[in-house]
Amino acid sequence: MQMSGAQMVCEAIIAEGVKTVFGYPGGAIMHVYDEIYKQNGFEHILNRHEQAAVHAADGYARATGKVGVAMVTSGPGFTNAVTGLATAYMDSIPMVVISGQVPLSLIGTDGFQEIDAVGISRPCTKHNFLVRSLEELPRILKEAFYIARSGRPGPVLVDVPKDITVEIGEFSYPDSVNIPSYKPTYKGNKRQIEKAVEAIKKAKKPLLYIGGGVVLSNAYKLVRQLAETTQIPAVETLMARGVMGAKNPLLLGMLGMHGNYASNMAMSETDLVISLGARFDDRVTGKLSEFAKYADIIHVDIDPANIAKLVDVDYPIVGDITQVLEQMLPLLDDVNTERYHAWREILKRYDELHPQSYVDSDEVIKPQWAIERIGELIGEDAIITSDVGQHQMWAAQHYPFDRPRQWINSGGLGTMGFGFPAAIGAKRAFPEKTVINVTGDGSILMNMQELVTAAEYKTPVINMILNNHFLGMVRQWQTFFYEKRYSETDLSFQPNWKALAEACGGIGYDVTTKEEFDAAIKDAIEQDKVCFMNVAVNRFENVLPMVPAGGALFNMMLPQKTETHGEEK
Ligand SMILES: Cc1ncc(C[n+]2csc(CCOP(=O)(O)OP(=O)(O)O)c2C)c(N)n1
Repeated sequence: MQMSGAQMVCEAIIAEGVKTVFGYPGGAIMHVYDEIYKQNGFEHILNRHEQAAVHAADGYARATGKVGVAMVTSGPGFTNAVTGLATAYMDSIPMVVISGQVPLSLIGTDGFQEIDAVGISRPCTKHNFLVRSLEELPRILKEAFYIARSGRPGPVLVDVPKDITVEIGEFSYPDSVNIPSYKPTYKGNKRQIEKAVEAIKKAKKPLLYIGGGVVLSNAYKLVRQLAETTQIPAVETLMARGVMGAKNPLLLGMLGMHGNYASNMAMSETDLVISLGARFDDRVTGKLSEFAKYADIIHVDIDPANIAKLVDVDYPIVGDITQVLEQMLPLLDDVNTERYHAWREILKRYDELHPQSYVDSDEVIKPQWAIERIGELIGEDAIITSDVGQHQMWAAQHYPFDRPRQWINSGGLGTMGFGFPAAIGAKRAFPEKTVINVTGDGSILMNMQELVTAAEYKTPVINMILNNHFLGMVRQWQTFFYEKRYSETDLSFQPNWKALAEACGGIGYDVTTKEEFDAAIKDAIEQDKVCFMNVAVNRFENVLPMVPAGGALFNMMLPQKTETHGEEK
């Protein structure tokens, strides 16, 4: 069928089954927006900043497992989108970003709003395309979606010059792709899997090290089955929260810089690490030479470049976790679970010795209490997004995550400003679920214009601001490592949050007591409007345990048993 390049873009989005596109128009992409106006195959959400549009597409992708789509214009529209691309890239999130570009004849002339989008995005996309002719547009769009979701997922950029969007040509959307240089491996090598199984059967202190790849591969049921059949204890990374389920007795909790005592000790003492979709990030390993020092390592990952990148690996297995576990599980039927009994007992004692705990208060709201409370009040039904800082770590430590995709946060890049737009994306995908963005007074200001977006599109996200009047996480480091020199982290000057929310069409709550907290949550759910819940929390609370940067995992700063509340210790 004959159509314009702009129409082809819309047709491809519809053909890919995408229901929601996030974006922001401008000169170079106006023809595409004109087609968006005419079609009704998908909804378009006008975010109020391109960074937010990309984060919203990202939140949509993380909540659903489908490819998120965002659309931006050239030049400043594209550069605003870069943080969103980098965020998705670091966490391997499937996404397609379509950017407008100046006409082909102006490329390389410093034309108005020209920027080298392909050059800039090279290190923060899985792949990128500059479309050079209308003929190749349908193929490129098909490949972009395929590359974004296959193998190790990631964001793909399609940069479309303006003249191509008006040109008319024949459209037929390909059914399949053929990219000779790109053939992900899904099935694990049989011999390697057999060797890994032997190692598991011989180990005395094995440990499942579960990473975000398990979520991406939708392999959580198989991972739970693996733990159940073998009775091997498990630790989760920040990105994998929810995989095992909070109540699973085999789950020790999160590991790493803010991991709990039992998890970090388990990793320090294990004799066999079974790594599933984890990437040995420095926030997890601490000092590499001390990391799992006594262990052999089984490393399962779909990305061959990721295997043995940071640690020596004894059993490398390239493949999709779902397929590898399907191959592996039948070989583990006869495993002697009693073999690991003594190991489980040691870990149980560690957990009793230093549980994940904090000292609660009746005088002031503790941030950990606030997180646990939303867990009690809403629990399984909620989707929790977060920004970056102390609140993120408390959410990861204390929320009872029961399933993957319930916890959405920027792990790899650590992007402040991610939480609110990501929550909008998740809420568009699951309007019936309560979506709470756990945020800080610093982070929320980085994309607060999205109040307007959420209000306009009736997307009632609850922004729970754990307000410590500080850039808390940086303040914590200043407390511990810079002799309390609080350089540029004091946020005593604050907006009127309630008024701000109301000015943008939402609701605001000022919360200072536990009673007010419960009442605000209840009201926010009933009112069904976007809101700011400004929760005054203990100012100098620290996130503990903490492994100082570059330290060994077993050298944790642990919580004190008694604390003074509301003042600096
Ligand atoms: C875009 C961006 N800029 C700077 C940082 C560095 N940073 C990490 S945590 C943090 C403080 C966050 O403060 P807030 O949002 O108030 O949360 P809190 O730690 O107090 O819970 C900062 C500035 C970052 N992660 N992202």
